[in-house]
Amino acid sequence: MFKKDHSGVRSLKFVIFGPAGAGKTTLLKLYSFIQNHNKDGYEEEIISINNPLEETALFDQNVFSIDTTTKAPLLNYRMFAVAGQPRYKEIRSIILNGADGIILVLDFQKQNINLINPILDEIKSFQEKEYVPVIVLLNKTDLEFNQKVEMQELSELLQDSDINYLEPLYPISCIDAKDDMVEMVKIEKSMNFKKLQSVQAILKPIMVLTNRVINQKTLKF
Ligand SMILES: Nc1nc2c(ncn2[C@@H]2O[C@H](COP(=O)(O)OP(=O)(O)OP(=O)(O)O)[C@@H](O)[C@H]2O)c(=O)[nH]1
Ligand SMILES: [Mg+2]
Repeated sequence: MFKKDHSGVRSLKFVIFGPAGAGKTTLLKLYSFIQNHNKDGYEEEIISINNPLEETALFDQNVFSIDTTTKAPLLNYRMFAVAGQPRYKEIRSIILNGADGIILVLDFQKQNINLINPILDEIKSFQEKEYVPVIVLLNKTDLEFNQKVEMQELSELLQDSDINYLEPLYPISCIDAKDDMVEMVKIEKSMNFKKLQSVQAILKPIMVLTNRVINQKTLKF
């Protein structure tokens, strides 16, 4: 069943999940930037509860709609980004409740790989209770990123974890997307962000996940 918001528009809850520092908050801000820029000016504000180190301590949240494919109806996204530090595990499991889809953000850099396994375990135990589709984004590809090697390594890690996730993995760079958008506004005075490849890269997985969730919900009727 779809939940509806106060104005009767159907809404989906998507949770941006992943280890500390992977770029979850940054990604949510970008989605907000794309949305709000369509209205009036630069705005990437989201609701965030941080600790004094400026790491997410509870969650970040925003509600927005992104034009979905022509086939899909207008939807509002209730988007949450969890706190990725190990000590916030309990809070993460609360935020996951009622999720329609999970956007798993990973940082491919070697020193961060050992942070990923506990996060995958959390997703696995959630999926054991209820099946929720997961889409995987590999962030920070502006850094030295060897697509073939890093994707292969992370694919193996994901397969070993036994979580259910949608193939393929999506390489993204939040930093590139933001820079491109800011430059477009400054130079072209345009907000046609969807033209930008870096922005397409961060929107595509939402569309894929949305279609999967809609198909799943429709099949249940
Ligand atoms: N180079 C690079 N850095 C990025 C990118 N995305 C995010 N970062 C940086 O990574 C750091 C952590 O980003 P956050 O968005 O706070 O990470 P998070 O996943 O929300 O972390 P927690 O809230 O602690 O779980 C920040 O310094 C970001 O600027 C990217 O695409 N490329
Ligand atoms: Mg955060």
